[in-house]
Amino acid sequence: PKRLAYGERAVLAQNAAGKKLLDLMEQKKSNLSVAADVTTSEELLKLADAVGPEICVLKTHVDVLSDFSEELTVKLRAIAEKHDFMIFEDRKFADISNTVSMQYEGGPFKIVDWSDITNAHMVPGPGSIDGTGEGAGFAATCRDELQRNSSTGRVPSSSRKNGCGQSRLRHGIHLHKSCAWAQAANPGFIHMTPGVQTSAGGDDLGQQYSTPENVIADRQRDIIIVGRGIMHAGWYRSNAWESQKNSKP
Ligand code: UP6
Repeated sequence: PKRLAYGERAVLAQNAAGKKLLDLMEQKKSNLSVAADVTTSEELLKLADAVGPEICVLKTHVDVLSDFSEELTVKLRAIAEKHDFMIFEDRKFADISNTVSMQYEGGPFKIVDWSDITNAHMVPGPGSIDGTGEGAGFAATCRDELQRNSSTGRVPSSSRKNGCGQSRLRHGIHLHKSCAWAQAANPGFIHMTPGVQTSAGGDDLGQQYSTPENVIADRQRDIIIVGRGIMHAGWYRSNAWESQKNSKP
């Protein structure tokens, strides 16, 4: 079947964050997310401003910053508005709903105040995020990621069931490399895939890389996430976008 355009899928999105993201991708013609894995606020703001025009989503890990502050989040939001991208704090929560709510709203980071999207492992089951509110833009991170840190090795099929399947119905945005249900394309769900560089390969710690075309055309995902390979943001953006035309369903 012909691949639906991102904009056509916006009406099928499972929540407000998903709809906003699909509309934004269509309008900006970008299915690139950059993983801003830097350790100071200054680097993060500089990077966000530099890649902002190219991306639909900036993915953050604010708990690796040595100098996190509320001021940073205010500045980051201003850059997000300026360049029109969404902020995805890749927090990968993994606890019961009451605890996840406290971690999401409180603590030093107050993620709810400044991020558009965050995510949770499905290890404790779908209930862990169902209590956090529909507007939250919660994404499900497949439980197999936690078991094997999403890198090498095969996923036991039993781990693909349970939480993932149920929670995706409610939350609609997924960060994963290898969940089986990605192939059963439901146009209301958004699949974001990390581990992307210009050529296949890996790092010294087990990370495995695919190319944008492999992720978007062959594996039918929606958004590539590029971290350490971001030096060539323009190349990744055009390659991922053009790969829609070469879809091999
Ligand atoms: N990430 C993965 N694999 C997963 C889930 N998340 O790599 O299964 C995240 C990492 C990092 C980014 O936490 O922020 O995606 C990948 O960065 P890289 O391109 O520099 O390897």
